[in-house]
Amino acid sequence: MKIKLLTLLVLFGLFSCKEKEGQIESERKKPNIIFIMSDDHAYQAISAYGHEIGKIAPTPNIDRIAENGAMFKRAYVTNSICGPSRAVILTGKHSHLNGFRQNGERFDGSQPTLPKYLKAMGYQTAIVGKWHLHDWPQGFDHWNILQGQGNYYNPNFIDNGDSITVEGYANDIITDKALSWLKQRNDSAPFLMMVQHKAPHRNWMPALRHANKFDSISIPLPDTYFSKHENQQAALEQQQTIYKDMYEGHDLKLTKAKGSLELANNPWPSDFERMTEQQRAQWNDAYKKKNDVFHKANLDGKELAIWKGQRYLQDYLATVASVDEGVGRILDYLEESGLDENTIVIYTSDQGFYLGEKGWFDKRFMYEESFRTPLLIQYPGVIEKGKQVGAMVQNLDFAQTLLDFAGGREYSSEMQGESLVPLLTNTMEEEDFRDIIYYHYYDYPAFHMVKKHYGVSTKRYKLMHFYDDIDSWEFYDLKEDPQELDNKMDDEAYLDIIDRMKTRLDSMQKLYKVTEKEFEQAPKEKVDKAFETFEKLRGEPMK
Ligand code: SGN
Ligand code: CA
Repeated sequence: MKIKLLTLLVLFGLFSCKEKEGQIESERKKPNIIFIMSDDHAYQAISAYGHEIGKIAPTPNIDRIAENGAMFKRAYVTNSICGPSRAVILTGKHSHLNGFRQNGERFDGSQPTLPKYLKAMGYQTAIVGKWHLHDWPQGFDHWNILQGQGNYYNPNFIDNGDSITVEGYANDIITDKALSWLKQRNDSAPFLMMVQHKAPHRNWMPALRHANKFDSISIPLPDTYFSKHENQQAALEQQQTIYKDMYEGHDLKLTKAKGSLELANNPWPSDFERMTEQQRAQWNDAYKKKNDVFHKANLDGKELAIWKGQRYLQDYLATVASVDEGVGRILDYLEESGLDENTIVIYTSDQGFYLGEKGWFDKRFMYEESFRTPLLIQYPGVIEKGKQVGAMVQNLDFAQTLLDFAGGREYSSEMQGESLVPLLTNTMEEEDFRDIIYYHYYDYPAFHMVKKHYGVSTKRYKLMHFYDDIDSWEFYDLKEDPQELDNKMDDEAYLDIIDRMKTRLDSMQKLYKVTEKEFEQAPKEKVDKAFETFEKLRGEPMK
């Protein structure tokens, strides 16, 4: 690691400017940290990333973080699913070491975590919003979390132990709670505040003020929308195809027939039933007309599949709008109060998401859209404005990075990531950062039936092995085939590089201490039962 003169200057700059404010030395080095994480927010839907969808549905406030600081173009997760991603972020360790491999497990809260270390360093720590780790948060002075997955309307919160239903829209409530904690905290100590949104998670229910936001826009679907998944067995066997697997009522908000207000297939009615009468009436006003237009059009085949993709994207992007507004309110408060100067603000998601690529919604796969996650970070005076980072970083690195910025690098000795501080402060060349990353997904059988798999990826090549009740390898040359449609596993031209990637995969598994236990197969009865359950939930597709 090359430490350049610039770091010293940056640190000296911080030092001397704070001295003018008369603060004691130990405090002036400690920045506040606001970690904002949404749930399932695809980088394609953040305008700073320059994707076509981001242009149609801009996110001006999230983009402010990229303008004020840095945007990571290649940020990845280690395991593309909610609970596991959160556990990696808290611990700086891969799923097999922090013990939380798949959703529904219980996080062992007694282990060391980022908030515990920061607390030991004198930080006040708080978390509001989605937690989803099935145990009460530890290491936080204040916590006010969504119960389970959380609901968009009138969600239940667990407020330091008490369950309370709060009337309103989840993202707005979470932002209100974050701001009220910020305003009443003890301002003599630095703080870590984690703000974790519900949106844009399934079932994509927009705030009432956004329910018609994208109605008049025909959002383009990716050219891989009708993929055939040739030579990709796991992709063939998933259940997350928009036009096959979405529930017409619950997901697409379709009614049973023209003129009706009754929702079509809606296996979890509580998302709608928990709305107040007034909310439901406004909701019906917003959706009835567009649903009636749909029924009148009497679509089928490809046209119906395209319609479904567009309704999905309209709703998804409308839920993103409220996240963006929430980010704006927090940034405004920081600027108005002057807190912005010594506060690191991070925006990320627990993983990426499919916006119709390969025909899909959801995540889980090691293909780029779900493997990648957005990552933007501002720290005025330390990270230069408008910086773009191309190095391959992971959510595994977040805890170490924040400890490093807070002056607690010694706490990260057991962690498995790398601090991003040298990349962010221009004291390391990107080529000197890691050139390969490891991925491992375990959540099978589960929603969407994506097979267990692991793999490694460099900027150019990706090798994956799908296992459990299949045994299937895939290899992609991302430069030639960025959409990962052409599995080159059996292509002679790639034999050498595949061999080398296999060797690197072995050494990564040794390095990260992956054990035999990580390759266990799920009992067949459990898999059969899951198929049955999902078939029942799916019901008869609407014609
Ligand atoms: C819910 C969703 C699934 C989703 C999982 C995991 N169904 O079960 O589509 O994959 O969460 O998401 S829902 O219709 O009930 O929302 S995660 O973000 O928590 O990992
Ligand atoms: Ca998620």
